[in-house]
Amino acid sequence: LKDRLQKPAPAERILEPCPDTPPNLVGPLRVEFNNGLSLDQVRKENSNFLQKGGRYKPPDCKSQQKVAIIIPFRNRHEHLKHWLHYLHPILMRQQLDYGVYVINQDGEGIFNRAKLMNAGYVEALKEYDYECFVFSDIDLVPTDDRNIYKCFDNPRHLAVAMDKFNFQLPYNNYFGGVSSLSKKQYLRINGFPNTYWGWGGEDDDIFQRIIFRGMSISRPDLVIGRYKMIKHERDLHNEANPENPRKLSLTERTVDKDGINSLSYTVKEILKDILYSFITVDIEAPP
Ligand code: UDH
Ligand code: NGS
Repeated sequence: LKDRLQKPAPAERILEPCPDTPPNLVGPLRVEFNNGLSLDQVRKENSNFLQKGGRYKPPDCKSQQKVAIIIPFRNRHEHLKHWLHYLHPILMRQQLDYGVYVINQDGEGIFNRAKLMNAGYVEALKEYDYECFVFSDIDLVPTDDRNIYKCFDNPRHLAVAMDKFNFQLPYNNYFGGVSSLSKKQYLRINGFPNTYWGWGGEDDDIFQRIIFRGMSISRPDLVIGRYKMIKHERDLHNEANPENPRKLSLTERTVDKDGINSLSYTVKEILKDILYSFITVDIEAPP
C-alpha cells in the first residue's frame, strides 16, 4: 500500500516544440568591436540564462535541434570576448539547445583548423547527444539574427556575405568561415581532413567531400548571410602551406582514410566557464 501511495517523481515539464521561425528575431544588427567590453561584463550580461560551459535551452519550448558550436582556437582571447558578447544573445533568440566549445590547440606547433574541429566534434558528443554541429571561426560575427545556427537538409555554408569580401562569396565553391553539418552529414564525409597543417585549403577539401558524397550546399541569401570579421594580422605558426592546394586533387581518394576514422589527439585540460567550454588538445602538430 505504501508503495502505491508514493507520488511519482516530478515529471519534466512537457514543452511544446519551438516554432519553425523563432518569434523574437530582430533581423539586421549593429555590430562593432571597439566597444571596450570586458569578459566579466559579457559574463554578467549572459550568466542568468546560461549553464556552465556555455550551455542553453529555451525555457518555454523544446528546441528543434541540439547544436554544438565548435570554435578552432589559439591565442585569440580578445576575439573570443566579442564573439561571446554578440553570439550568445543571438543563439538564445534562435531558441537553440546549444553549447559553445572552444577547442584550443596546445603548444606552438603549426595550427590545424580542420583537425581541431574534428576534435571538437568528438569532445562535444562526449557531453551531450548533439545532432547538429556549427563550425565557426572566432573572428566572424553575423550581423543578422535570421541566419540560424542550425542544420539543414544539406551541409550549410553560413558565412556567405563577409565584409572583407565586399558582402559576396569570394568564389562559388567557398565553404570557409562558418558552416553547419548534422551528425549524419558529417559522418557521411568521414568528418574533416586532419592533414591540412597551416593556412589554406581545408575548407575547399570539406566542400569537395560534400560534393563527392552526393550532397549539395545550403546557403542563406546575401542579405541574411552578412558577417563582420574582426580585423587581425596573420598569426604566428599558421603560414600559408604550399602543400595544401596540391592535396585538393586527391580528396576523392583521401576522404575514406583521412578524417574522423583516423583522428588522434589527447585532451590536456577542460575548463568550464559560464560562457563556454575551453578544451585544450594536443593534436600532434609538427614544429
Ligand atoms: N585561429 C586561431 N588562432 C590562430 C590561427 C587561427 O584561433 O593562431 C582560428 C580562429 O578561429 C580563426 C580561424 O582559426 O578565425 C581561421 O584562421 P585565420 O583567421 O588566420 O584565417 P583567415 O583566413 O586569416 O581569417 C588569414 C590571415 C589574414 C591576414 C590578413 C592581414 N591583414
Ligand atoms: C582560398 C583558400 C581557402 C581560403 C580562401 C579565402 O584560396 O582555404 O582562399 O581566403 N584555398 C586554398 O588555399 C587552396 S582569405 O581571403 O580569407 O584569406 O578560405
